[in-house]
Amino acid sequence: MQMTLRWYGSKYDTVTLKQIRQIPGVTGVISTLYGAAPGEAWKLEDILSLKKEIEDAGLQLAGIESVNVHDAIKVGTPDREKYIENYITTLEHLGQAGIHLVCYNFMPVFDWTRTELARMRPDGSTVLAYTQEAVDALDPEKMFESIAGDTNGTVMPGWEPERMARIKDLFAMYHDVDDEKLFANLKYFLERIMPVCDKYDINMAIHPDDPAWSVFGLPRIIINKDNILRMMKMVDNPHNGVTFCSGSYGTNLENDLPDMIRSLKGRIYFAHVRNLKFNSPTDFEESAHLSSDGTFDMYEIMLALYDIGFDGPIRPDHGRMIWDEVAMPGYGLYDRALGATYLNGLWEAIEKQHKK
Ligand code: DNO
Repeated sequence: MQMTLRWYGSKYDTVTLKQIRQIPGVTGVISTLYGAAPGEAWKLEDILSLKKEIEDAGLQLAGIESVNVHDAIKVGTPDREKYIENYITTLEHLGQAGIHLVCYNFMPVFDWTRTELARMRPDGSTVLAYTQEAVDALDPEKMFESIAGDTNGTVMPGWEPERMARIKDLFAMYHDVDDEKLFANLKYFLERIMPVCDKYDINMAIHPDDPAWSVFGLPRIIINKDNILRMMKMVDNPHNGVTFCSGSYGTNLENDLPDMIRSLKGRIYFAHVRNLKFNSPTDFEESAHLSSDGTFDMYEIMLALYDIGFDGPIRPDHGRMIWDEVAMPGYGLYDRALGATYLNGLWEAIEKQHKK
């Protein structure tokens, strides 16, 4: 595996490439063109300049998170063709730039959802948290407003204010989209893009829905083993693959994470590894990566990745806000660096144990 960190680009991130380079064992970053709106075709020159900036800092651009999928494609409106064409152009340009991993999601309206961005833990750190009770009490159109005050002045991907300003229209677009329709639209999209992925050897790695259940009555399909295996089968091409995110699939305690990893052998191209601490099945917070700080056995998760021969990029996922850092919630430097170091430690131990 290759240890990486997500990086939002010099215009948007509080963390620098120089800092990332100094985290032991981190050799790459995962990034995107943050200025690009979903549905736009990316220019080759913009991709090349992002890549160059990263390489000049001594790191590798290990993959893109995300090339966002326009809502017209998810809903299946007639103008989806135009947006699929643009997506194909973007993939062509990524392929020409030598990039072979694309993370994306197929979540309607909201990307990942949290009800608090700065819940205080007993040690004084703050973390992202979710309670179903808070969601149930909230008008979906007010979702963004309810967390906007805690973004530390950053723009969180998937929660861009311009997008949130259109929230009413977005909900209206999805009014007759159910799980089956969403599956069908995902299949259509994948079938259209697989030829270009085959041509340039680009692995598409779908990110799970987070939390892994329906919120505000919207359909959500990438939530458990059955659905993800259904998706792998419905477009049975090795370039149709998965981002295994422990913190997203893990929101549903019925998901057996190591078992899911093993059943996806050969199709996991990217891993997001983090821990959650559950206070009840519908109240969880994003703890430190360490097993003892949360609910998941992180050793078992890393072991399962090792067992399936996972060799793609991995990244510590959201970190706590510690040591007075002010950064995008979940994406500060310090706790993610601790996470990377911890995951590297687990991996080294597993590797040595197996090589004995
Ligand atoms: C949250 C992220 C997600 C992820 C997208 C992928 O922090 O893991 O926003 O990047 O869902 O498209």
